[in-house]
Amino acid sequence: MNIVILGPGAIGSLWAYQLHHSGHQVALWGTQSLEHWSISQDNRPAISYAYNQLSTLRHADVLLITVKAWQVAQALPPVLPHLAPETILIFMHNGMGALDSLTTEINHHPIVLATTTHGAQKTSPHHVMHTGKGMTQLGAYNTQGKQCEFLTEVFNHALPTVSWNPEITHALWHKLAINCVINPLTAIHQCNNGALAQPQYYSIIEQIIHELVSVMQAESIPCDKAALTESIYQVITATAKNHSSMQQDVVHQRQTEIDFITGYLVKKAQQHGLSIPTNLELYQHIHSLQQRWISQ
Ligand code: KPL
Repeated sequence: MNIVILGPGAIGSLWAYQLHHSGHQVALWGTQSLEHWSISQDNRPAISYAYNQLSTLRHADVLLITVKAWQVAQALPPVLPHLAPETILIFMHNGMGALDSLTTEINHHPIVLATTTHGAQKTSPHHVMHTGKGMTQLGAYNTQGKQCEFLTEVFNHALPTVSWNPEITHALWHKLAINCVINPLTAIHQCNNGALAQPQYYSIIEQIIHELVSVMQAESIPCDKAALTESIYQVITATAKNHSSMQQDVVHQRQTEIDFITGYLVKKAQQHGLSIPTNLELYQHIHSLQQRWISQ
């Protein structure tokens, strides 16, 4: 297949490398003024990819969008006019709600949403490390997207395991819940994920989850509080030594994904007339941190 990756950050570079090795014609699209970009993964040799070449967009069977949620609305519109209407769009990022402002512009394409638990880290602009084996779930966003289940095999061959989830929104909410707990707390307290298993965090984590469950229930997302709590603590333990993406964004004074993580939860709570004070406070706290370096 002809696959273009929009946003070759850590996860985008990992998929670019793996999909190339699985026999696909992979090209990249990013913000540099270059025609080629090379990527090496772990201790394997570098691959050179076509970069920002319009012909690759015109012939793309799939556009895999791996920019962060807050970058989607800026990064996608310039490439849309160059795509064929049948090009499949796959969105893979933390958080929810990034497509809401774009639906009318993109809805004629088959659209697939993805969530992954693979760990990837860029050690330089041209080198990516696969830091943790995970799994990926795909599912349809619109009616045409429902015809794209065959992608499961394509992606599973490149980087297992990949499964098709007919209720992808449930999986996205589950990942959102994990991010609502781990990301703001680790960013505010500047700690690794594992630190959140300490007793001093029990009560705030319990409150965050309590509020999450109320919003998920209002959204008709099946969720059991005990099971959700257990799976959040499992991620805290499994990624104990890692620093969350938001912790790293705050350290490097970059824009965070808060609007599409806790911000999405706050928006949904408001729509249902629910009060979620703990999450609202975390949302405002991260915003005030961001404000410090934006106003510098
Ligand atoms: O998705 C993550 C992130 O850092 O954004 C978790 C699961 C919290 C792992 O660090």
